[in-house]
Amino acid sequence: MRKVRYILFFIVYALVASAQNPIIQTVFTADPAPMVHDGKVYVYTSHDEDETVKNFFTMFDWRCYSTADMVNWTDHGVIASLKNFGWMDKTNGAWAPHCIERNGKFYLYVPIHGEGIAVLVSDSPTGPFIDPIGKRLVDSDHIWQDIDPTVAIDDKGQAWLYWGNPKLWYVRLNEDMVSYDRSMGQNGIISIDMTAEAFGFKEGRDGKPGTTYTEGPWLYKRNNLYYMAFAAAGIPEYLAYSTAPSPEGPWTYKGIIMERAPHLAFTNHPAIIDFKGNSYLFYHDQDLSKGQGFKRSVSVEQFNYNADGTIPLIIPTKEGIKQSVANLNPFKKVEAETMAWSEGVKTASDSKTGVYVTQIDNGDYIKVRSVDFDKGARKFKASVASASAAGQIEIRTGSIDGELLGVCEVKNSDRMQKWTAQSCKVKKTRGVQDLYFVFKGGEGPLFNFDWWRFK
Ligand code: FUB
Repeated sequence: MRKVRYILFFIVYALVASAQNPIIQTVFTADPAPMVHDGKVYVYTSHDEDETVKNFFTMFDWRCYSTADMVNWTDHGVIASLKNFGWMDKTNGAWAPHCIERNGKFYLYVPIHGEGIAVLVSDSPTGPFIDPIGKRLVDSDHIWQDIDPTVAIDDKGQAWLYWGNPKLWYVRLNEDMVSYDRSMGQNGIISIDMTAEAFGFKEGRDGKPGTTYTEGPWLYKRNNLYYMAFAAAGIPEYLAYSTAPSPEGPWTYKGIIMERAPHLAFTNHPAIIDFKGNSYLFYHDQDLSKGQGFKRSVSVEQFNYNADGTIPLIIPTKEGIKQSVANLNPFKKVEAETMAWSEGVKTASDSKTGVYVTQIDNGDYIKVRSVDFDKGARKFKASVASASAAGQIEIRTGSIDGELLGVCEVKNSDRMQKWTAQSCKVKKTRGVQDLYFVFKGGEGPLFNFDWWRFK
């Protein structure tokens, strides 16, 4: 019996130790929208609050995370919220976003549940974003169905904005990306024919023939073919897709991308990108909240297209991305909120420091994958702040109880926002390693942690 318990403990330990999904553990994230820009992937997410109100989606703002290696994600915090829109007074309903770059500007398309689709613009992928038009973007008579925008720019420079639940509509965005051509369809809005050939057959709630398309469209082009991935046959939803020879269709249903599974939520939401030669499917699950459908988390899987361009059935895993596509340089300043995995900690931000790691308690840890120590490091430096008896950062490789490279003492600096640089010597380590910061100290929050580097 004892032996069985030991084996079970090691299986669970090994699974947690190799877990990479969900990709964010500090907060609940949903509705991923990745954007490849300048050697990085930026993932824009909606954000399920820790406290669900009235047993419904409780969502006030949008967040952004970036990575250069697909395994370590840097938290850029809240990049926009419902407060960005002075023309409406909704305090809940910050649903699935989409961001795209054009001519050096970043356009964030967001649905405000019950208010329709709006747009924000910024000079940087991580904001600050401002409202350029002071009103909703999509001027429709079905604003409650106007959710989940997805935007793609074709080779001729035409930008297409698709959206909708349980129907699909699109507009041709003008070059300014904040208005659209109103000469076609209904005041510019074109309604897609929802046929079984286009989106798969499903009987409607009224018993009439319908389609599997539900929501969460994701439009992109690959090898002269347009793909529309979507959440299907809700609820619970699975992920499916259709393809078309042009961004305007005609769409042909191609099948399921990800089946329903017990640890997936009653909603799902696909996004597909290619990055550094690999293909990735982003989606969300309810693993972190242990089954609460209004507290979801973004996950990602790598996959290979079939030779004919079709998408294989993708299995959601706890392991996620096995191989990083780049190593992390520890000799440059690394934001402490860059993590492959963490337990216990949270992030916060202020206008002076930006995002930092907080709520660090005894035993919490951060894992950073694929850190390239090259010929070795001798010294570790961290920017930290503490108003308590503080504690230590144990610097380890391989696992939370792996080889101890050094211990950085964090001293009281009077205030949790008074940052000091603290250093320690480390045992020389070489090559590419997974790095662990294991936090030690007494009771209660120990310190805040802003950045680190090795010398
Ligand atoms: O997150 C709120 C809504 O749930 C999204 O808009 C849908 O796609 C579904 O994920």
